[in-house]
Amino acid sequence: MSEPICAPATPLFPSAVAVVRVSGQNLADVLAPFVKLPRARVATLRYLAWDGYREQALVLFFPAPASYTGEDIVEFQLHGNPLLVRRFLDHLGKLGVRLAEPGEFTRRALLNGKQTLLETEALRDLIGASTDQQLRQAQGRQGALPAWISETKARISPWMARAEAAVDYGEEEGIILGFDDLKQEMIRLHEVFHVEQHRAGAARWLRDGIKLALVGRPNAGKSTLFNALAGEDRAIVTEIPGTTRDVLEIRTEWAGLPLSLFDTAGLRDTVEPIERLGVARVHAVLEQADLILHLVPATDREADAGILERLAPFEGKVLQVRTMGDLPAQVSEGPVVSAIKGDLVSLQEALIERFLGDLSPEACLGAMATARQRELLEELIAQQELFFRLESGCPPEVVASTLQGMWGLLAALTGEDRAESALDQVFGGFCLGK
Ligand SMILES: Nc1nc2c(ncn2[C@@H]2O[C@H](COP(=O)(O)OP(=O)(O)OP(=O)(O)O)[C@@H](O)[C@H]2O)c(=O)[nH]1
Ligand SMILES: [Mg+2]
Repeated sequence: MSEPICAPATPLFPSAVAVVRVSGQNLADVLAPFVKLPRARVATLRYLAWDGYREQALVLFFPAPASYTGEDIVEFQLHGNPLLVRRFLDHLGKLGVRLAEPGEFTRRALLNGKQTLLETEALRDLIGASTDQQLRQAQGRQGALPAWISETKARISPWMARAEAAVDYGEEEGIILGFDDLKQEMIRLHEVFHVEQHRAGAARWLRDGIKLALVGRPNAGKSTLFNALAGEDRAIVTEIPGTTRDVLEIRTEWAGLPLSLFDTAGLRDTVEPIERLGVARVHAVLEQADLILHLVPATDREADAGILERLAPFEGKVLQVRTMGDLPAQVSEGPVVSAIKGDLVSLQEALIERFLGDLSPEACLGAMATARQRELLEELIAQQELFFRLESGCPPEVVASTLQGMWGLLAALTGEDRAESALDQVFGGFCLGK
């Protein structure tokens, strides 16, 4: 754990500056043969020499415990040459400073109590964010513990103490649990958990993105809508049916939603070999889509029966959308759009309703968005339900253990329980040097 580690904190590309970080205990001693550490937190120029290389580096020293990891940290700002950085890391290796595993700096920060697991996950999301919304959501999950977690802990801890006292001394000292008051408290918390679960359900889509498949008969306007949503001219559009052959994918942010859009070949029975291959590929897209937009031109009386049959197994995640709303319409139930006119309001409303429900992206800030967090929130609610099955006269042991179960799940959520399996799950997605 306390072995000194190092890693490039910036990508290995030619650039103005490359940053290498070292973390460990007593770095002044470890690095003594190489560099004299400057005063704490004062950027200082040092001339470094090793194995025939010479480099001027800006050196920063953050002594423990006031550092990112809670250990000593030394940061070297070198010229941004990848080869130079490698040679520099090799030399640190000779001084006994090994290369860090991905996420190892952050793992140390966590184990030294510098951050909670929730902040660690938010940090991972911040680094990986590719849309404005994802960036805001990740930022919204940094900093102090979410209020509802601190509040829950504050509310249940006196009850835990009381239940345990009732177990230990109840008989002799006449300590009574006060079950009915506890129940009122639990009802209040139940509300809070449900609000959080609701927010988590929406925040999940903002974090993970939404896979949207555009399917329909040839010439239904799939590629035109694809381009309109993507905000760029990616797919070829012609009036010839069967224009799109392959599956096209693009990631974009539309109406505040992070979308992965899939344009597909128009579905029809065809003998044309390339088009047949294209149609065959649509199935895989249907399987992985979060929502399938079945596009039917507003000018069609009804949707193609063969396509409806093909989409039947995916019921529940199919939304029929009428395209070409600028043309004289036969019917107009469900969302109607005109990609050519840029009129996509009804689709926007339908998507927001489906994925965010009554919540705005802002209302999802700070919500439990990762799969790990959502699962624990579910478990917390299930654990609380155990309490609601208890009756007023039940033994205090049972109440104490139910409350402890809830407490344990909160600790798992914030990472205070230090469960290695959760840490591995979280750090699996980290990059080197963080
Ligand atoms: N008036 C009108 N025409 C549209 C609209 N959307 C698409 N079209 C026209 O419909 C034709 C087919 O459009 P595409 O977007 O290529 O249709 P597609 O579903 O991708 O067709 P395939 O790739 O062949 O399956 C083109 O001539 C488009 O200009 C629309 O909203 N209004
Ligand atoms: Mg097309």
